[in-house]
Amino acid sequence: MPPTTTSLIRNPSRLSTALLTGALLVGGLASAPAVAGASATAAATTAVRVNQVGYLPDGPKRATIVTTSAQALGWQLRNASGAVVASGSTVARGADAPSGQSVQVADFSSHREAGTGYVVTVDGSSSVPFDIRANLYDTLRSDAMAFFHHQRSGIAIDASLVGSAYARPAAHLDVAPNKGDTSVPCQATVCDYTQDVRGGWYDAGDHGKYVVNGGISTWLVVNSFERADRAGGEAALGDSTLRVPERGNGIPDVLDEARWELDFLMRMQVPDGKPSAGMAFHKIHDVAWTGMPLRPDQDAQPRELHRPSTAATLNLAAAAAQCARVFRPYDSAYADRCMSAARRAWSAAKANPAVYAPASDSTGGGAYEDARVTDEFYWAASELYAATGESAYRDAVTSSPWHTSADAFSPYGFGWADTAALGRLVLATVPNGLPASDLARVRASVTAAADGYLSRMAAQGYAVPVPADGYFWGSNGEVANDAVVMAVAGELTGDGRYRAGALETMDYLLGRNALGLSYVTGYGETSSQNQHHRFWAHQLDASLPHPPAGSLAGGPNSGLQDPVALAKLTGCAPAACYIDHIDSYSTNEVAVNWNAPLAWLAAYAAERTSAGGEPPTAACAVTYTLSNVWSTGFTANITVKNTGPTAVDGWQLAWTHPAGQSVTSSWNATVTQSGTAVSARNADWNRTIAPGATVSFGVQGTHTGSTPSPTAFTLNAGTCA
Ligand code: 9MR
Ligand code: 9MR
Repeated sequence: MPPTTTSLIRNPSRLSTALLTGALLVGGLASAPAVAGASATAAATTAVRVNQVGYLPDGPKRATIVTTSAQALGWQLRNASGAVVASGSTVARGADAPSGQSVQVADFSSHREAGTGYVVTVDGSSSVPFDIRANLYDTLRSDAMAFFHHQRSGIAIDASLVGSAYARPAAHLDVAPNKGDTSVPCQATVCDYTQDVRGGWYDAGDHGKYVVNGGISTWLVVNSFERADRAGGEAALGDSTLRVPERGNGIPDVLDEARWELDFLMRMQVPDGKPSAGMAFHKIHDVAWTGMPLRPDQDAQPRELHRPSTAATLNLAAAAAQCARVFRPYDSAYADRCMSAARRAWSAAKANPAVYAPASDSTGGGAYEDARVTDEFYWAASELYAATGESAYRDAVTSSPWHTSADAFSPYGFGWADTAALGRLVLATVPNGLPASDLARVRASVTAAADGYLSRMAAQGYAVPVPADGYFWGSNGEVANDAVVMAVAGELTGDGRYRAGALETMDYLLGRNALGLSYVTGYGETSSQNQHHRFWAHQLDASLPHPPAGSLAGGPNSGLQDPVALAKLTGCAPAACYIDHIDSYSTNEVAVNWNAPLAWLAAYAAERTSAGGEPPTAACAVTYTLSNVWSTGFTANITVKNTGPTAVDGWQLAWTHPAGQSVTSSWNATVTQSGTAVSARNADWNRTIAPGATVSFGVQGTHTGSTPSPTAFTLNAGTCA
């Protein structure tokens, strides 16, 4: 039976009642003390909320202003020397349910000039200073990915790679006081042998290692490389781009990082000859919850393997099949090993299709419970089909109810328990033998999902892709996962609106949100720094570090599922149910499945190739035709042809009017004149110019006696013929 929308929402924390009635602020701009000018020490939580890191020159640039004013307000964008470089009017949005605030939006996207120290000012209140620059996300690309190296189990984290504050001894290699992970017994009745399950990544702030969450996280890390590879930007994730011990081994560092976890996932597979052979143990963690803080090498709890589950087995099958495909050019022996683990896992899941991890199994580690695994079957089948082309896997794809279900992309995004969307992303992007019409339908489902996120963003004051009742445990991961879908839709269609949507989610994560706070450690004037973590526990022990830069907090969770959240956040509007306190694990933990889409997105946003980031230098031809001239005025039609090999996505055509002409109105483009310099910007509907295609627009203006036609035009950065 096709799954229903409600059956998708099985994560109990997602069912918690959303608190939609946060009090609206009263009396004008709500803010910390208003900050004048471009002071670099501006209080971060001002009424003017921006991406505190900044904006890409060619990306969307919007700020959200908290105010009770019902009237649109004027905004000014000032550069570092305080000069107004752009200005306009906000759009009043009124009450914004998720944040419980009354807000307005300022859009300064058309300002593309790079610089530092920009400030947006509205009605006397100023944003924190921010940059506009193309290399904005270069450091986050590596920091967000470095998170995984920091989380490695079974290897010393070396000061030469991470600095002394983050260095620590190898842990969970059976060196006292550790009691794992090289020979770990099962829970009573689960098995009568021990297994070497060393390595992998710690899941989060705890020292558990979970195959369910490990599979999707590994998949996203490897997928970030695949996406970059398709876009021609893989070099940025290649060998010697990350501070990992495997630097310089000839294999892309992102894949080295993924391999650390893949090796662990394969060690979790039940050996041949044992009951449930080929399945994966659901998880391995401490017998009892450990206290805080606790460096992993100091953990003295015994460790146990928990019963295999179908969901874990299919996570292994999917991640290992992807491994077989992606590692093939670099290490074919490893690719073979992954392929055989994937096939064994698939067969074992088919033989044991309904072994569910229970929600009750949460002593000493998280449950990662999942009693609906048809979606995991679909995801794994899609990967196995993409890896092998074999008809048995194709049939498993096409006969899955998820292949045609309208619910594969849930409004709550994909996640560790909801993996059908991953199957669609694989089929939509990896060449496979599905019939063209079926493939078109799969791809259309990706763009339809992205359209849903875009329209939700457009309806919200803070442009968040999740619904008002979607702020559950790990909502920031959900936001980032939605952005991944939008980015893929952009890749499939070339439609720049999707890239804009994906980039705008970064604005949310980095400060344009209900709390005016960046959820990424070390990025932005005010960022999360006390995430729940047993080693990065500075808040509990000043000798320990804060989480390293690039660590994403779980984010607002209206479920209030920890004592600090309950004590401090009762009554919060959903998007404001967050506290940067180390004990608030339900709003402020870190986790591999949240940093994975952040790293994916950072790599995407940092990319500057013709397929991805900066607009390529345009090749163009322009005809300027005076259609009517009278004693004091004129009209002109302008046609721009893209003579280059790649689509122009978003354009700005510039020329000069040297003889005293002045533009008074325009159609099919937004035209502004400053002195003699004229600039025409695309409308939303004509922003893309395919190779060989043309767009036309027109202007009307005044002149002082004659109106010679301009002869020199530039399109984006390129000079037109
Ligand atoms: O530290 C644990 C965190 O990683 C989990 O996400 C969370 C929910 O399973 O549980 C945390 O551990 C807490 C435990 O559940 C209850 N006692 C306090 C623990 C944190 O100090
Ligand atoms: O991300 C998980 C979230 O969806 C669940 O609601 C929550 C409670 O079961 O557990 C979260 O995962 C935690 C895991 O159980 C233990 N390690 C830390 C994870 C992040 O908080």
